[in-house]
Amino acid sequence: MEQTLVILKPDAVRRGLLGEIIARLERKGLRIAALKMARLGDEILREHYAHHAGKPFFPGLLAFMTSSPVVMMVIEGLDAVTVVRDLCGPTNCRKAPAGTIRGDYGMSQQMNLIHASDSLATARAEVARFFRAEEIHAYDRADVPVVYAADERGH
Ligand code: FUP
Repeated sequence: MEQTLVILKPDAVRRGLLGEIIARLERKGLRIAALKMARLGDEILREHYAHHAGKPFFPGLLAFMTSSPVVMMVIEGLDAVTVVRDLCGPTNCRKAPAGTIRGDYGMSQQMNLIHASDSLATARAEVARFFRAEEIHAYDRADVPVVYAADERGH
């Protein structure tokens, strides 16, 4: 099963949307392998958003991401990277389709509630960036036999 990194951003925390967003991930059938709240520092955010360094919105993005604690999760499931990205919707909440997290809850391109890794390679790097191995837990959801067919479970 794939693992992907999710960050519930300061807007999700400060708007009281953590429960609703986490519930969507759980109801989909995804497994929460790790979960914690922390205030991120500039250093880890500069690493996480290195591909945006130098862009006009970068200082504002750092200020936003450090404006309150965030909730970080490792989410696991079959094809979890793509499945979670699709649940989030496109970056700009105003263009995100209804039914997606960003489409249903947001109005901003920057304050877009949730981060999710965009590829398997990125997911591996991001999980390692934000979580120590002992913070990631192995357990089975009780509903696995009715979430996945038998031949899907080993993947
Ligand atoms: P995503 O993969 O959907 O998280 O989007 P990006 O990696 O393109 O952007 C990362 C974050 O930068 C977004 F979540 C919000 C922020 N951003 C802006 O604030 N302004 C922009 O024009 C583009 C991105």
